[in-house]
Amino acid sequence: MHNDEIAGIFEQLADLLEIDGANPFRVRAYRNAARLLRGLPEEAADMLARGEDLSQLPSIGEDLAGKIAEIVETGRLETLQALKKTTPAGLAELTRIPGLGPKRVRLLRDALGVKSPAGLRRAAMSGKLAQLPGFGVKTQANIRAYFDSDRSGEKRTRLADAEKVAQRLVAYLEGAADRKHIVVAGSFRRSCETVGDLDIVVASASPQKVMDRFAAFDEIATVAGKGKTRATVRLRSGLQVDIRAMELASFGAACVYFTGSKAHCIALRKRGVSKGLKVNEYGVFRRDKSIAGETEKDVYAALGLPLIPPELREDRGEIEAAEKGKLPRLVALGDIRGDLHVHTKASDGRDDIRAMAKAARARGYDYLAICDHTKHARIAHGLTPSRLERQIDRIDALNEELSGIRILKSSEVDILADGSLDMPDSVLAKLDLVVGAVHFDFDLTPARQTERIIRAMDHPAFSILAHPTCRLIGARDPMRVQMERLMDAALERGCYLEANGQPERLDLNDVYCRMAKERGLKLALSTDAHSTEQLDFMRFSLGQARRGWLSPGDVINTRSWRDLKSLLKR
Ligand code: DGT
Ligand code: CA
Ligand code: CA
Repeated sequence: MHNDEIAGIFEQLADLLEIDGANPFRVRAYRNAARLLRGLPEEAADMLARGEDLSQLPSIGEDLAGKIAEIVETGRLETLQALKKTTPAGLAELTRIPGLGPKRVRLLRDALGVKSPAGLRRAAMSGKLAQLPGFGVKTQANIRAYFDSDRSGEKRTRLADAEKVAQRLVAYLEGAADRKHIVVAGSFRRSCETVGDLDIVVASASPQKVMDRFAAFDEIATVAGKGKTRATVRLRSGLQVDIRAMELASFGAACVYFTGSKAHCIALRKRGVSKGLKVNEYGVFRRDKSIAGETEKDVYAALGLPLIPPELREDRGEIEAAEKGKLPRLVALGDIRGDLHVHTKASDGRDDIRAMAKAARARGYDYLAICDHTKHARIAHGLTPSRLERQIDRIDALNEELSGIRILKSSEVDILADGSLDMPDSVLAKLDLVVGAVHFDFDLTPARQTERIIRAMDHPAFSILAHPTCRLIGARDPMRVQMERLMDAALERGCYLEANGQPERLDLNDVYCRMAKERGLKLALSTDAHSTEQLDFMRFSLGQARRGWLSPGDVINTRSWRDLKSLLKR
């Protein structure tokens, strides 16, 4: 039993309790516990096995510690089982529909008697939905569109959560007899911010053995379908997995097909047709003779194209670019010279400056910017001017002491309601760079929000706008800002926007990364790490940047400190 599975059980319980109208504190306790478990560097099951007391963990009391133990021992939670029996199954299904949290599901039941997706569909079609408080015409239209689309309509899983499952599953499948290659394809491989399900392609001379091993994976809850070369299952965490076993000769073609996107594959097929070729998951065929299929490179070559990186396969112009030899050289981890946004335990991080600096050095970085919160962020233990001044001295001393890494003096300064910065100019002037961020008043009108941020950028010390839309995937909508205006304002003033790699943020996202590139605005790829391990979130920031077609030249932290310093000069 892994932490994310336990977290999934607590989240289900919180959803059902919330629909039921339970005490909000109780609901929040389960959600906090789930969040803690998802971020825990160690398996709770291992800690229990060593006899550790889980109630010592933050946000875990006696009761929750007992429930974790119950889940680890029995694979289930009696409280949840009991609640499931008394809650109509359709209600829980409703929470899987995008845009419908438990609060809204409760309202639907109480106001309209909706108890299932079918009931919701009727309410949307009849127009009753738009009249509910907090729903409106737009939500109704989204829900209608949802029922019109062919996707089975599952709640989507954040990329980082899917990654944990994918890693365990791949490690497990590597034990299958005769397997040659395993690729996690689909939206996961394209680094989409969320995935509907995992699509796994395995090359093997004995597909049956792969299927048999897969079917015995201990995280499987239900098997939706199983054949000789394919299977679909749902895991206990709620995630669905599709698996296909292919012969080696078709492996590349299957990877292309199952990596998608569907739109990209359709465009490839059309291109094939124009050349008298048939393209499918088994290969590229001229009449009935296979001319490619073993590797992805062969498949693209047969279509007269270079290999297109998975992150670009969205039918957003990549095939035309590939044809002209104009695919971008995408930025990669090896290009990154430092991280420009991390926290320490001075504010809400876990580790101290020295530990963060050493961890950055171990990752081959040349520099690392310490950006603790400022005092307005009280719950994050934000720094007062005098605490920041002391931190600046501390960094000077550490820079004398440590070799091989330069610690940059910075701060994640709150952008206040009127656009001023939450730190006096005299202190800002001592920093190497200033990262500005909005942490409250998210719902101003787009024009006012934009002006607030531009006002902050007007400050000559301002360098980088952190997580520009402030969205939390699946939890908080992006703030409404006029993004083109913001980007142009940054360009005019010589400041930059951030692509934040926190798994629930991914902000800017792929579309905005590409928008920045097209306007000539460079971005900072940062992790917003709150612990040494989170420095590895750079891969998620890179995922969105690559989906946004960014090359090393489009990213400021691919530069040496000397060059970065002159880019930061306004
Ligand atoms: P997801 O799971 O919603 O995050 O998105 P994908 O892209 O992983 O989509 P999924 O799992 O439905 O299918 C995986 C890939 O398989 C998809 O990107 C393209 C291919 N595929 C699946 N169904 C079809 C289909 O009906 N037609 C075509 N051309 N390709 C398909
Ligand atoms: Ca998928
Ligand atoms: Ca699928």
